Amino acid sequence: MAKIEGIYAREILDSRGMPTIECALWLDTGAVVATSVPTGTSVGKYEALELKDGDMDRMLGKGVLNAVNNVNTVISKAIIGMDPTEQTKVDQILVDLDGTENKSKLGANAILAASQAVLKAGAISLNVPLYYYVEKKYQLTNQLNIPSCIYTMINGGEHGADNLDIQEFQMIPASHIGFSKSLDMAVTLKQKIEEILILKGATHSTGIVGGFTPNLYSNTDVFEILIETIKTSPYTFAQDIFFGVDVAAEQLFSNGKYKLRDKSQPYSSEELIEFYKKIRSLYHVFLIEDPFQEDDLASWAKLTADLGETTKIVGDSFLATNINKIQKAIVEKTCNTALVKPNQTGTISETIEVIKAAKDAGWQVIISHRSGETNDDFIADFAVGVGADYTKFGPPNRGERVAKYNRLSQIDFEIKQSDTAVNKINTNQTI
Ligand code: 2PG
Ligand code: MG
Repeated sequence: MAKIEGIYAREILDSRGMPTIECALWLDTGAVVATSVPTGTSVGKYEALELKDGDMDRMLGKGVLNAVNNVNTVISKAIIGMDPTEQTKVDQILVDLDGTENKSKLGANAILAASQAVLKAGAISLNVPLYYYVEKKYQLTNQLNIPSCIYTMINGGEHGADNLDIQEFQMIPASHIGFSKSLDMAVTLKQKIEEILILKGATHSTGIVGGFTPNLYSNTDVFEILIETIKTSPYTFAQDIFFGVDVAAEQLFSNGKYKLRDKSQPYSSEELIEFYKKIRSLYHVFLIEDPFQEDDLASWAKLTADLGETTKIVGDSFLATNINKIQKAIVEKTCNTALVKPNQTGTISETIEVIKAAKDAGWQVIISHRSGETNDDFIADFAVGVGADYTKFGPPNRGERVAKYNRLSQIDFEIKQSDTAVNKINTNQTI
């Protein structure tokens, strides 16, 4: 049985050039793992707290040196000597050390860095790939599969360039399409979208997760452009490929209404429900994430009742990967799909608990990146290991997003080839 010999964190920059935490952990066997935690831009109000220094003389107050110090002192002291496969025990210690509802004492960033490092170390101590370790340890699925991919091709809102209100316009290949074909479609369509945007003179750049940020009059114009793009490709709209949106509506909400440029006056909740019904039927938008702000419960319930049969109503900021929130949402039927981000809660064990609750309720699960990412591909292994239905890792663009797709591709290869290491693992080994 291996033991944790040391853990050391430091401040690094994420894909937006903002501070986050990288953490190395080593075992008495000599094995070393490294991991880093992502950060969000459109952060929901019920998420666990990412501890920032607030020192305005440094990195605009966004430094994470205090959180780093928490890993290197109090966390390190508490977990050195422990068996890295005892994830539940380690996570409980981290939760107890913090002692707050929202991880505001040590910081969810500090806690997750340690929790994630321990998970990676557990896998390495048993000499198995991380995705395999997660699958066997938590048994949330009985088959290793690559989840279907949600590709965010166009960005607006907080991720865009002040041109569109909806944060993400997603292209989603049909679920029966295997991973490599789906990636081929995404790469092809991304190039074609760019050609069409150039042709139309819709000046564009890319947003913070790598999707295009075109200048268009309205949000619904995006669907027209995406449909036009698909027509120039070998694929058939609403057969091979569908649409989804992450509205991140909490960012559009003020004075009881939602502001979208598709209408001159802000939308009431009822009007917004009608808008969603319209895009559902006109543009085959079968996934709607964060359609309302977190506390607009009646609207969440109404939309789920009206469209939930055929549409994924996804809770991101709404559920905040929080067990109490998801249990309540299951009972109240306020959505039907869980978007899961480990850093919204802070430990791997709590994240697993949320995924389990979602699956037990018959919901689908999307494992998601954050807008501020690093090159760590941890989340790809995690998504496969927990048997997620979908991943949301952005478009196949920019190093930190592509790292996740390249890892999925490697896992896809490993699980399909009978002569790769993962298929030669002694299955009697206890995990
Ligand atoms: C989201 C995410 C990721 P952020 O809203 O789903 O795309 O954005 O990390 O900024 O919360
Ligand atoms: Mg979201």
